[in-house]
Amino acid sequence: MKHGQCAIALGSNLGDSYTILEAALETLAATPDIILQARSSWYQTKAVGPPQPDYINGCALLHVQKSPQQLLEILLEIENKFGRVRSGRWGPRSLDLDLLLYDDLILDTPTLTLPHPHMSERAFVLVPLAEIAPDWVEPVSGKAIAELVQAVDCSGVKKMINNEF
Ligand code: PH2
Ligand code: MG
Ligand code: MG
Repeated sequence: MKHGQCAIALGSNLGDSYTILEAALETLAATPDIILQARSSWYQTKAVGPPQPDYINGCALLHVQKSPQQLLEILLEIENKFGRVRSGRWGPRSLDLDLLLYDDLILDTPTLTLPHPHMSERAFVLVPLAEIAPDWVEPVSGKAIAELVQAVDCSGVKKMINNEF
């Protein structure tokens, strides 16, 4: 069976974000053929894009016995389970689960692009990811996450201390 090492990004800025994100990780960890290997701290982050409330963001590493497409479908199911209502591109959301990296795969299909096309420019992705996978080389740039995070402005990304939003 196909298997691989994956990195995902989690985000929420609608509803009880902290509880939703924790429950999403629990759901993933309880999914057959998915092992939750590592999780980052949560970060309070300034929204990128249209004006909207701050996000809570974090990242996780998974070992999966699923194809990238199968994993994507599971992530979408979990988003729906937690009441994701799509309010337009880059709008507020109760749960966003993005597949960032799957091994060193480079893929461009109508439903899935790997690595995630915006990951290298987003501090809200790179800061938590650098916590758990600093040496993972993003295959398009050929640069490690620890190197990519140094190239972005991290001023809008604050580690959460008491899990308050
Ligand atoms: N997600 C977006 C758009 N803007 N900003 C922050 N800080 N965090 C996000 O997760 C985020 C965003 C679209 O997915
Ligand atoms: Mg996203
Ligand atoms: Mg998404």
